[in-house]
Amino acid sequence: MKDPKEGRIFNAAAELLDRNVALRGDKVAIFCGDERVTYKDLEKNVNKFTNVLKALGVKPAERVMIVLPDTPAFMYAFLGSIKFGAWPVAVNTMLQENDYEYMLDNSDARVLVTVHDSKAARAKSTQFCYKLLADHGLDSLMESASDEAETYPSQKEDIAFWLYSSGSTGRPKGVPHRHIDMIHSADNYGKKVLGITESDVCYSVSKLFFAYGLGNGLHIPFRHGASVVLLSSPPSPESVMETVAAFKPTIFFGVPTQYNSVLKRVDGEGARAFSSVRVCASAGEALPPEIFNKWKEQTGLEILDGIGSTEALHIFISNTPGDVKPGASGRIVPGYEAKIIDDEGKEVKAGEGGQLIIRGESVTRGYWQKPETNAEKFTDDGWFKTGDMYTEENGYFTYQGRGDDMLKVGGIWVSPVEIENVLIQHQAVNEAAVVGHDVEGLSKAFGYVSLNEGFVDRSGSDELTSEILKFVSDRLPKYKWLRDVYFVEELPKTATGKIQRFRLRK
Ligand code: 3UK
Repeated sequence: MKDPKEGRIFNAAAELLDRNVALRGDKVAIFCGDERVTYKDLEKNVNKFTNVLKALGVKPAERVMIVLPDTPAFMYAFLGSIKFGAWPVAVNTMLQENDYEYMLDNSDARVLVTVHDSKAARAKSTQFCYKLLADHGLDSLMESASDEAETYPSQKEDIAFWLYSSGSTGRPKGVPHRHIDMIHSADNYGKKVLGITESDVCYSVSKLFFAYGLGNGLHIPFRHGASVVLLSSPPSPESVMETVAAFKPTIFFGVPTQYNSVLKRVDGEGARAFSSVRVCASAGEALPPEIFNKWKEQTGLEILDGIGSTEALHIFISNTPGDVKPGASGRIVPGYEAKIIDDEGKEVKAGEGGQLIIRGESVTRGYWQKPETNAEKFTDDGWFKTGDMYTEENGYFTYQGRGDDMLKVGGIWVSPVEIENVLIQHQAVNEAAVVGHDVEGLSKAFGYVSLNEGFVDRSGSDELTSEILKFVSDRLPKYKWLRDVYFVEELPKTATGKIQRFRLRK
């Protein structure tokens, strides 16, 4: 860490809170169920969390892992850690114990903040780690803590927090972000694309632990003095519609799968619940034009598709109100640069396909302790290789698929390798491959298996199909479940024996 006296102090938590407390302290910052948290109360609770860390002897730059539902406690822990100079690590609440154990070790977390009945609470870490349960203990520690705290004198370029991102092979990678990254996203995508003001109320179906949800529900609204609605339970189409009807958000954020499942429930009547909404945004996976059109017919609203990533923190190419091209990801967001390159790294001609690479202030400087991957994915002059295939014409970028075998299902990364590794543990399965197939314009995971001798006569049977599907669903979180499994005599392979998933995609 640099000497704090070298440059101007810049702490993202203070940036997001101080001005709001001064200008609109009594305004509600967070709506969550029956709870209302004003900006003043938000700051007090953030300070209390800061003091809890201090009392535990936590040091700046130590990691505080957060595995919490979308609740005010998430905000207190996240912003409280940043204000203290510690690095919050926001993690998916839907993972398995062994995933948390990996991440606790990989991040060398000093503190874990979760709830008593989570899988994270049961995870064991090899190094010393305090466990704070938001629903059992943390509340009383916070109650007795002082509600005043100093701001850690960080600078713009210092690390402020981490997220994790999954890859096609191996474990998830830590993605450190800096204090300036949140502000950069909020001032560019938030202001220049969404046109957010303090009169907006944001509701994101995507949860805070995703980079998309974090921007939608935390730094974008708070940077601009807006309010946010949190739904602590997993989103069902019904609970999403109830939330919209009850809290009347003006900006609605979802992923394509969620728009699609809401569409299946709404008729003209239900669509009126969205009358408070002025902007709808979508990200995580490409928005099929059919969903865009149906949504517009039903609600009268256009959905702004935009592509973002955990590495970039938020959206860097997007459609904008008044400039929407259905089926395209839109134009470059101010504050970012994009190029499409061929396999040699040369820029392609207009209209030709290639890999999308991007640059911008909110892009991470590299994964935590992954020098080889960093050398592959990041250039010295700040470009990040997204792994996405794109074309560009007249400034509009259109998604053409992934350059690797990774799947986006419901806007969430799914690694085929992880599901394949479960499939091959089934006694009947010899080899397995998992690929994405199009269902209503959206990618869903399907398995292909060849069977071991002695099981071949059960190939294609309904019993074995359901047995294998259940085998997967018993071992993985729901978003990684297979839609179906197909039986083949042999999987397509390269001369060197590598399974060719791309041949199964067709
Ligand atoms: C894919 C898209 C087509 C693409 C994210 C908004 O999704 C987010 O982050 P992740 O790290 O995944 C990044 C990858 O997802 N993708 C995202 N959006 C689109 N593909 N059209 C889209 N509109 O493969 C990308 O590389 O989970 C989204 C904001 C913040 C985010 N982190």
